[in-house]
Amino acid sequence: MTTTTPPGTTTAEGAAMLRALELAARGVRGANPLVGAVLLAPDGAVLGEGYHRGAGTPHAEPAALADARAHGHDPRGTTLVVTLEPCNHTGRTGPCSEAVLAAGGGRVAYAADDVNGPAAGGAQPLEAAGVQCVRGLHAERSRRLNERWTRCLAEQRPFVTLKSAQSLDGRVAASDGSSRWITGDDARADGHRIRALADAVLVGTGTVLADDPRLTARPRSGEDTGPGPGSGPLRVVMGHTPVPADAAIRGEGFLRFITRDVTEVLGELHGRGVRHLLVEGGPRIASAFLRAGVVDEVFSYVAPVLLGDGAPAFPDLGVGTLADAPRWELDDAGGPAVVRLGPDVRLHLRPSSTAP
Ligand code: AOF
Ligand code: ZN
Repeated sequence: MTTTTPPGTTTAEGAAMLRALELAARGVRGANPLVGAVLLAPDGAVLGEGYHRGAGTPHAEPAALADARAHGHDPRGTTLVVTLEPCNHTGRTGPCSEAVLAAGGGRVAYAADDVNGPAAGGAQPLEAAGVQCVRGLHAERSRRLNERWTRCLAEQRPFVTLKSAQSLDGRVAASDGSSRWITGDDARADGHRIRALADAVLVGTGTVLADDPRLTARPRSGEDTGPGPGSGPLRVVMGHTPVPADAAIRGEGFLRFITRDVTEVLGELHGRGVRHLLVEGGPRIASAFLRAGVVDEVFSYVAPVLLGDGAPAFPDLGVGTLADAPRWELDDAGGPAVVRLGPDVRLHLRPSSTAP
């Protein structure tokens, strides 16, 4: 078992690690773990802080180094306190081990090991170059922060975000099927912003037929950031019903899976390099992902409108009794867990850590 404060770490490093964990939790969940970093002078003074803001953005270590430099501090001979072992690979960004070496860092205290094979092992080149590395400081807290991300790695599937927009009584349409729009402009613009963070966006064939969505990431200006690789998330449809030849979702960056098997689709997407999937419904697809236990976070937009007998957001969860009901908890990562958007509310949730 890893001790919370391994021998050889200082009080200043312990305090800095708690701060780094706090910073990490500000990051955006998805393809990458939440990571925070604090740069300390040899006397324990804080020189810079940083955190990882999501896949494609700088890692926590270069962010903390840049912050220190921006404040006129020289990073040579400093101690970097970081919640994850510095990476040792070039992914969407460069290796943090090299960034620390290039900055002339003297010591690194990190919490948890990186369990992502290709990125792991940054401590080795650092130590080989004479940078002292101490591991395990508040490791358990760092691991807990990235529990679901770690599970995705183990299961070799993308991190799954589920987005739902529903009425106060949990419906996604009125009884005649009308559903445009339940939530207001602000909530829908926010939904597009979340879309832009994912590698792929998925809906069922039922949604394609009912709504004919484009699934591109459109900010409120109406400008598309898609379609196609590099310019927006892949657009994915799963289900058996044929997708019409003139469906708006078609085009470059469109993928079709003729199956209802969630695990199969996740495996295929992972094989194509998708590390963060946004599931946008409809209700049957959302329920299938929830039932499979693969939803890692939920953004739920709730509009204060009552729809009565319309279609429920999650119709088929197989919950027979309250004791079996999956519980979720509010999640402040990436911003407040509860946000007002015009007349609506957005809840950000993660599976409860006390779930059965
Ligand atoms: C770090 N610091 O802040 C994070 C790390 O594609 P990339 O370049 O963003 O690399 C992603 C991988 O790097 C990710 O899967 C994880 O192993 C590690 N994340 N590492 O040193 C950070 N976010
Ligand atoms: Zn890194």
